[in-house]
Amino acid sequence: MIASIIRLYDFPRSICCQMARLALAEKGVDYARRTIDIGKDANEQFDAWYVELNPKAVVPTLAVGDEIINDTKNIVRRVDEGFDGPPLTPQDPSEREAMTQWMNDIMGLHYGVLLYGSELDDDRVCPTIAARGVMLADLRERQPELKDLLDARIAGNERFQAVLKDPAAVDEHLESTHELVRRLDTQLATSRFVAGDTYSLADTFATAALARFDLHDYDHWWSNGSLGAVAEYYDRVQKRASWATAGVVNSN
Ligand SMILES: N[C@@H](CCC(=O)N[C@@H](CS)C(=O)NCC(=O)O)C(=O)O
Repeated sequence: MIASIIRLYDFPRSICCQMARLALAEKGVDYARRTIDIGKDANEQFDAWYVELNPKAVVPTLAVGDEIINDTKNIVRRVDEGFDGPPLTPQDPSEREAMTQWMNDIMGLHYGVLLYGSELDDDRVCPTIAARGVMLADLRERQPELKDLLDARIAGNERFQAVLKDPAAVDEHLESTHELVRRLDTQLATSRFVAGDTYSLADTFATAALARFDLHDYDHWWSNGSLGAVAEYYDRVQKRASWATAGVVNSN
């Protein structure tokens, strides 16, 4: 039997792609990578051929032969279920439920606020987000076939700018993020990993998220001695082979 070609369409610094790459690394899957440059000068995610693969025009996308999988949660589950290697889903039903809950909670955070909250001008406008609005409007003119997708993106971009304009909304998102890290600490004080004593898909999410908080200088949440279990865990996941193999980014 000819083995299916496995290809991850991804972008090195994307947090979702880091989650997918961690799952692939932990399972020991051999795969090819195709970079989709989502940077502001390339916007390759909107290229027609890629939108055919991923109708939401986001990374990552996983291809296993002819099967195309979108959305990080689906991708990591497909990787866990479809390949040899250590199981990344706990046997115990309550741990499995906890894993799903942590993945939802970690994915539900507003990562853009962490990145752009410190890049506001005197009117609390983020120039990068404003420029993105112009780029999206321009793309909508040039690619009318993507009208619905781009209308949704433009609306999302405007909602994001409105959040950034509102200091209370920014604080609320930061507090939710900090609260999740405190909850992780409570959990990790009683179990070695996020959903129990074995590494699971929830750890691929937590690792990439902690790296992202670190990248944006929120590591003081746990490096000042207050959240010791998270500090110890973060140190430990960085020593796993998957951290380097997956190219997790925590510094500029
Ligand atoms: N729910 C999607 C979200 C993916 C997502 O937002 N990816 C970001 C990078 S982390 C992206 O492709 N951004 C490009 C853009 O927004 O245009 C998933 O989990 O796959």
